[in-house]
Amino acid sequence: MSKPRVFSGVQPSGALHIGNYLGAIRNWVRMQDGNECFFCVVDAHAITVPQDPKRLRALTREIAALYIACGVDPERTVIFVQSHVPAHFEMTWIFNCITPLGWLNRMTQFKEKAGEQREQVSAGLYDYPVLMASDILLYDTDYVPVGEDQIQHIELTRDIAQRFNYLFGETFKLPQAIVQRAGARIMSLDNPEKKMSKSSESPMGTIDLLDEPDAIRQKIMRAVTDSLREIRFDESRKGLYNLLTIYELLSGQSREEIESHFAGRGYAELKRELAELVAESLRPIREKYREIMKDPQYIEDILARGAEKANAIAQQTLRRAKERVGLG
Ligand code: ATP
Ligand code: LTN
Repeated sequence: MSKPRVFSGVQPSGALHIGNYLGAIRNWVRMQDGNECFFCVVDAHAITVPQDPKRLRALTREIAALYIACGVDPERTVIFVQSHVPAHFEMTWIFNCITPLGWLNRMTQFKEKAGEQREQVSAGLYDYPVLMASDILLYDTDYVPVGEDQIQHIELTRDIAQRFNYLFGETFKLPQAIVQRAGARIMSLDNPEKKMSKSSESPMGTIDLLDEPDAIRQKIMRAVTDSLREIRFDESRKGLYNLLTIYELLSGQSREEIESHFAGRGYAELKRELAELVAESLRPIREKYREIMKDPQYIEDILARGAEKANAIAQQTLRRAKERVGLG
């Protein structure tokens, strides 16, 4: 019996932050047991908005190194760069031709990202979910571990697979999203109404995985909370809830334990303890990352091996799809 397949990816659109880690990558690491995993750096998704070419190429390697520093094991798991596997682009064109515009018009991430600029943003940004469907479907993926914001895209992926199967005969497997409830949506520290995001302009809102302890302390001490006193998990108190969630996920303690630990104590103490916890939790990741980056060839080799394995599978699926459609 072959193991279930898992596929996920992150855009090299900025430094990875603890939202990416707690919402996504930490779950990837766990899923390596018992599954065959593919973790991709989705550089073609990143260029749906303008990127500096040099920075993009460097960030692509940085993110791959961070996957490994976080515990993704290149011996067991395929780590690769999306643009190294041309089948993703070809597959996207075919899916474009069976995806109704009405489906794309419903995508909330596009609406959020395009905002007022609807007439100026690229066609690529609009088509982003179709490229994502190609990523997933090319590998006959069973499970897609993601943060909450991506559920709609996975649903669209299933719709595209089903439509293709209906039009051309059974070809694609329907994938399932895996969303860990806790950590699925870590909020920005300086604006708890918004999710923590790589591409946000304000550095005070995000804790990057490579932030030094001093930066971590500074950002957490200044995090926006409310003027109430009692420290407890209350979703309506967004800033506090976010800090407590991060604490919960990194400490492994239960909510009751955390609430009783902080009973009668103030926000400053919570923030101080949280800052130490975050700094300590990220230390091994930072150290391993530095170690890896001492030898740039190491990452190049892993990505080359990953591309080879990914290409072999993706090519086969693409060939199957082209045949069904009558291309070639
Ligand atoms: P960008 O700002 O460029 O959109 P991002 O920070 O939202 O980037 P992505 O590359 O879009 O990150 O997402 C990578 C993974 O991390 C996805 O699975 C996504 O759901 C998850 N993720 C992103 N932000 C958060 C967050 N704040 N909390 C939890 N998970 C998150
Ligand atoms: N859109 C995703 C990144 C992504 C992805 C994927 C995630 C691109 N392709 C395939 C899972 C599976 C995001 O997290 N913003």
